[in-house]
Amino acid sequence: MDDTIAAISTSSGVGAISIIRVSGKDSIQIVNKIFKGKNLNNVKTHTINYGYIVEKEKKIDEVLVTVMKAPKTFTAEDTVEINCHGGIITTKKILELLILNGCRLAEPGEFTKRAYLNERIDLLEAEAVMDIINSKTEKSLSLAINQLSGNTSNLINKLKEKELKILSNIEVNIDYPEYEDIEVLTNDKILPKLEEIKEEMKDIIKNSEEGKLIKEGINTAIIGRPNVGKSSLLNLLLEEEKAIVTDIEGTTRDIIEGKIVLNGIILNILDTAGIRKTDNIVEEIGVKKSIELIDKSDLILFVLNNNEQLTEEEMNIMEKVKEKKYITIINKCDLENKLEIEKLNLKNIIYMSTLNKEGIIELKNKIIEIYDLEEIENNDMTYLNNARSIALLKESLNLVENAIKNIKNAFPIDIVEIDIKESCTKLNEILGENYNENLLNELFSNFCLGK
Ligand SMILES: Nc1nc2c(ncn2[C@@H]2O[C@H](COP(=O)(O)OP(=O)(O)OP(=O)(O)O)[C@@H](O)[C@H]2O)c(=O)[nH]1
Ligand SMILES: [Mg+2]
Repeated sequence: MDDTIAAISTSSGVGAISIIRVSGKDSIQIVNKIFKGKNLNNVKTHTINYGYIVEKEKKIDEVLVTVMKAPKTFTAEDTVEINCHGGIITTKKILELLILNGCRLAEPGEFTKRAYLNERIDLLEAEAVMDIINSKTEKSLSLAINQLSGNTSNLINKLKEKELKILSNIEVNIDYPEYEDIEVLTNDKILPKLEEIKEEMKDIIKNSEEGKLIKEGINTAIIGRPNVGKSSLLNLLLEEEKAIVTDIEGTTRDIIEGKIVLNGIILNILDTAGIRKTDNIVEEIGVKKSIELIDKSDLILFVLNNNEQLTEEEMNIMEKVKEKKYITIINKCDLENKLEIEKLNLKNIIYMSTLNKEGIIELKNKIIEIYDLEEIENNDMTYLNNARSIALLKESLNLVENAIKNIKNAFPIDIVEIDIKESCTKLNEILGENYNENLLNELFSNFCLGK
């Protein structure tokens, strides 16, 4: 971290303004070498300075240069931001000059990584920076901002403090064994505390499902036999003619995607090939994909035709669908009823006619009901929401459960202590303390350049 890094922080392409960001101990001095205006080495911190970027004596661009001295900066290092006119050529030229004068091109996410390594933010907060950039709905943005402001970290910190208290209690007992009945006393004391931690962890893990929902949306697959109206349903939901609809069985071959927002949550909707036995190679591949998608999706919209009797094929699909969250859609209700619905033993039935655009409100309300989306509206948006932290918390919970089991089996206290210590280490990892170097690099490499 001794070197000074630079990158273009605005998106590439033509814009009114581009920002080039420089961070590191030599940043002010390096920018000053190519700046014509005030001497930047002498300006106050957090000031904006007007001037020109020059190559030798030649003016490259008219700029505003923001000088921010450590530690009150994003990276906690001396930082300079150059606001220039937004052309691609000028922006790249300025970056090139910075590199010629001693900067190194930043890696993706390196500014945020420095903020983390300089302990200005923890790992959860660093991940939130990326979530803010990638947010697709207002809800996922609030979730990320909440995480950046440290609320999610507080959840973990509180658990950690509780475990540390127990650990110090154990240490005292181990260090002063002269007291009688010390083992029993300790176990009685720490068991309820561990139980409390366990319940809190379980709650956080349960709520993280909601966090994942807000961040990633609901992957929804429209599944059914050919010609039941799956593509018609997709088009109705998207309010556009995205998928081809014909009365020929096997019209859809590839998966067709669309997105809608429901109560602030994204629904990623996938229309699939109708499932049936077929000799057509292309269609067969489509059918295989549809079946695989049942497993991969969060929610299945299982479409049946009101005008036809149930087929054996549908019975088979039904068994698979029943293992998932699903909604049964009886389509073509404008036609005569031939489907024996009572025999189906399926839940969440919605009657529709996609042709007449009927039943769509009922369907949306059902999804809102199943996912409790009205409720999400009122929650405080403090969730763990990425796979990394959720997995670590689950490991941490396992260790607490193990400690509880060992206490109940009257194991020596120093054995119990090992699990609690280990559980605490996992919590530390969530916050990014003692985090493995390779994993860190992997994590930050998913960031944008210049962030
Ligand atoms: N009467 C009536 N016809 C419908 C309804 N929904 C769809 N159809 C018709 O049913 C036929 C098949 O519709 P699609 O939406 O292409 O069906 P699909 O399930 O996507 O079919 P595949 O792609 O072949 O699997 C078309 O002729 C539609 O116009 C409905 O509610 N009522
Ligand atoms: Mg189709």
